[in-house]
Amino acid sequence: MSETNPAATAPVTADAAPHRYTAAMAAEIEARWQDFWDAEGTYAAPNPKGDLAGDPELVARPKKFIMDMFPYPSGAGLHVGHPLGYIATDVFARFQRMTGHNVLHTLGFDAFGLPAEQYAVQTGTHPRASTEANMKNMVSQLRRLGLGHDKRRSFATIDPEYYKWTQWIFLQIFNSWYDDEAKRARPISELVAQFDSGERAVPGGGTWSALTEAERADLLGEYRLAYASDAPVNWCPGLGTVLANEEVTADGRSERGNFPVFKSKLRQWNMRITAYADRLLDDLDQLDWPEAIKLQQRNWIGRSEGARVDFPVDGERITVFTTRPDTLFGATYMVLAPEHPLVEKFTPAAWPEGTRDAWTGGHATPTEAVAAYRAQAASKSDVERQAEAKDKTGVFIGAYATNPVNGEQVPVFVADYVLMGYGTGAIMAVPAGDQRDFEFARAFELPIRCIVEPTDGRGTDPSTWESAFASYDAKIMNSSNGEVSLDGLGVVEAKERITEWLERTGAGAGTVNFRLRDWLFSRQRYWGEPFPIVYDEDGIAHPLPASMLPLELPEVEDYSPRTFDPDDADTKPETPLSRNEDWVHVTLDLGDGRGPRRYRRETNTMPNWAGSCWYELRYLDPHNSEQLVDPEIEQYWMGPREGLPHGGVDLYVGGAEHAVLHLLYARFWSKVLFDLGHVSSAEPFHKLFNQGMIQAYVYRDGRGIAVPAAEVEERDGAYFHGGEKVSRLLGKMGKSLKNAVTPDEICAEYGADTLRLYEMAMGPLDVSRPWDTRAVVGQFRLLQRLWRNVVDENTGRLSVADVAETDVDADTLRALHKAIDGVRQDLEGMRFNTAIAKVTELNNHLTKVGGPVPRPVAERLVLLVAPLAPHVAEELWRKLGHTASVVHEDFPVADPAYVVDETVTCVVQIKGKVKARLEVSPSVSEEDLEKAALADEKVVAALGGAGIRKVIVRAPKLVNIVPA
Ligand code: ANZ
Repeated sequence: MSETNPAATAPVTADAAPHRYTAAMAAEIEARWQDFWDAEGTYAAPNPKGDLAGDPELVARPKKFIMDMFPYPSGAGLHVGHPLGYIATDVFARFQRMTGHNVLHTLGFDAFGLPAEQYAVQTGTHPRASTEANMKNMVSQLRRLGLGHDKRRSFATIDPEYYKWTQWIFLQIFNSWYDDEAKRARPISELVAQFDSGERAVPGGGTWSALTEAERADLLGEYRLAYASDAPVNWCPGLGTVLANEEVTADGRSERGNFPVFKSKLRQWNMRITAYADRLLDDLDQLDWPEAIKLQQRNWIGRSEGARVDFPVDGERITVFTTRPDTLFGATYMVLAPEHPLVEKFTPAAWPEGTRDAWTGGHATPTEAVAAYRAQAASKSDVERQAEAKDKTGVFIGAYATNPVNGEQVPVFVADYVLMGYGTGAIMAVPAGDQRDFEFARAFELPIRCIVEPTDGRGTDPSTWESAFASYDAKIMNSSNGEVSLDGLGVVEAKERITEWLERTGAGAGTVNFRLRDWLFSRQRYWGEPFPIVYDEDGIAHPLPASMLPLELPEVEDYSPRTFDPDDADTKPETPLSRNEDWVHVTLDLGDGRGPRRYRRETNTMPNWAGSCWYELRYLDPHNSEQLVDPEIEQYWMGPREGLPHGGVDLYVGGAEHAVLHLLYARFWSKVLFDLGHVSSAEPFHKLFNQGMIQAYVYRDGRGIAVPAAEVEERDGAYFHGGEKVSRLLGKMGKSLKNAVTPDEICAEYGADTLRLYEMAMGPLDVSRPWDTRAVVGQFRLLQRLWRNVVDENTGRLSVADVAETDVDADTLRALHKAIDGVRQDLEGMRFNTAIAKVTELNNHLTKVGGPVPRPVAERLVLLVAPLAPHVAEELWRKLGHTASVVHEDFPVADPAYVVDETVTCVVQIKGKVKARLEVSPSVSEEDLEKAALADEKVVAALGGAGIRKVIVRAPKLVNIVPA
């Protein structure tokens, strides 16, 4: 598949031009300019103060902070798909520099993560050693591409100087609570002060000072934004770790490894992201993000408006969450999630009189029935439990609740289609309106009451229905008591009216529920940030003082968490850090007045999302040892400004696969830091752009096994590998599919400028595109022509004509200014492919005109190319006699006089006779042309008020009018 390119690789023969642009020349030019840029610090973006302060003239410019989603330093290195986004941001950043901006563009590494740990488990190599070797390799691969990064600002999340601040942020989150009234996070000390002064009542009565230390810790744990809890978590014995909801697939298995995941009660750290649900949702409106990503975040947060309703049971009550309180009159039974804490309390010893056989599951007592059902439900994932098509299972718990709206006694069931983790873990079941309830009611012989008038002609007798009737455009019926009537109302009004009634009578209240859950923040791994938390002898968690950060990872013998039989739900995690006794058990003086004491360290580590939750901030002030980021510097690069009320990075480019996890977590941390006054930006990323994927053909043999793409030959539209016919399909690029092409190969064959051009020319940036090595040469030829338009290939000397712009022919000036105008707009709009097309057009025009290119044209051509192919542009700029780098030159501006469209003459006929001529744009629309023709004076005169039967328009050249 790889076609060698004679122009690029053939040795220079006697008759070949000695100064032609070849791969060898590109390699020499590129290496030389890369060294120059490094030595000169060409891409250093100055801060207004601090150790990176610099050129006040640059600092005074408008700024642009441009960022890529930073890479994980994988051992496989980069293939040509990886740098697509990096090249795009580099082109954009270079354009911004040339249009008067102080541009911050750099790249670090997201370097904690599982692959290095697994590699360590297999080989015994310390994860740090393999990770650093991988980073070194990637740094050199990336350097070869000529990316204009401010290298002074790069770091890896595994640097103790970096994770010191990740730990510091954890402490800020731990030491704060969310004030629902003020709608922001506040220091926990302010909550303590409220409890202490009595301004806020201590739950359960009593005073703060009367609480024991453990009671205080428990109480504050209910408020802290980072808190430990025994909540049920996703435990994956096969991996030996717990997982976040986001890491569990729709089939309830681990995203990585595809092992079963069980709900298990474990003490784990959580982040109270749910406190921010409203703000995370509302602030999306302000962001310049793809709609699809915003929608995914909205769905993930999942805001539902409805009501809480209390159903009394023996002096207690079951509270349900419903989005349809208007259907309350149709609630004929209730369901508790099997894990619901009230199940035990309400389950009597014996079946009450009149219990139907269908409800008991064949068990002698309710206690037995419930226990058996709970055991069965525990082995299923949430998704399995919720599956639409699944048979509805459940069991009566032997108790009845009172429907508050009509006093009816309704039976209470446990059933696994109700989840503990959503709403209140209990529902009122309305079989007429909810399909799951309908199926359950049919299976358990429960009444179905029609409370919404069907609009589809099925009638109001539910015994004849095949499904529930769900519609927001129907009228409520059968829904009144002495106090309130919903009959005849539409759903929206009925919801309002019943909510009023619920609130008036104290039976319930309007409420908002979110699908979003708190973020499980503990992992049973080695290769992550240690928690800056220690436990005292009573098990109370204490934060380390900031002076003890970074808390560095200890050395351990064995990097793997203990894994178990993947199907054994009863196992418990055992973390690698717990094996280093000397590290775990310590005597510390935490500076809290308690003096030195024995403590036990937290032995979980943070999830690998932690480091990427705030890295944009550290780029700003990477060496600051006193602060996370200096506020003035943060304000300068990220602060709110006109049109960006929340501030944030100006452009963030990365893959759409990070729609929810990373972007939601980073937004959350950003908001906490904002609330606590550490940053002025309440959003991390103002504009988000998702680049497409570079795809590649995958060739498979008869057994379906991928064969090396480079060894496949094409014959008459069929593909062969070693004589055997193989199939071809477009897929991902990667080592496992044996179709990876590395940037190193392409750079060796053509140079980095050609690779950059090719990747940018492949199509619009947000669209996925197939890689085609054979097509790369096209961009190489463009650079060869560009070179030839400026340099004499035989002498290597400049070959431009030193003339004034006024002496340049009009056609060339028009071609030049149109190119300038178009390229400028395209680069600003990140349409790099069309920008390249316009450069190509201008370059071809110059080749066609022949003769030495006029200097004013050549100079601007080089400037146009500079963001896209920076090395060759630097070289030509130097040849043109300039001593400064092209990087900070002004991007050319088009002279509007040359940009206006040429016109064409349009003939207007009436009944086939020419009556008028119009000068119009060649791209005029048929509609506009018709309007212009009918408005023309001569045409109006010729028609003499006659009506029109028909107008035939052939834009841009002809309009024929047929009068009535
Ligand atoms: C009565 C009702 C009648 C409902 C009706 C729906 C239709 P969303 O929109 O996703 O928020 N529900 C509440 N908590 C649940 C839980 N823990 N597990 C399973 N289902 C639960 O869904 C809210 C609706 O889902 C609630 O409104 C409740 O059923 C159900 F015609 O209440 B509804």
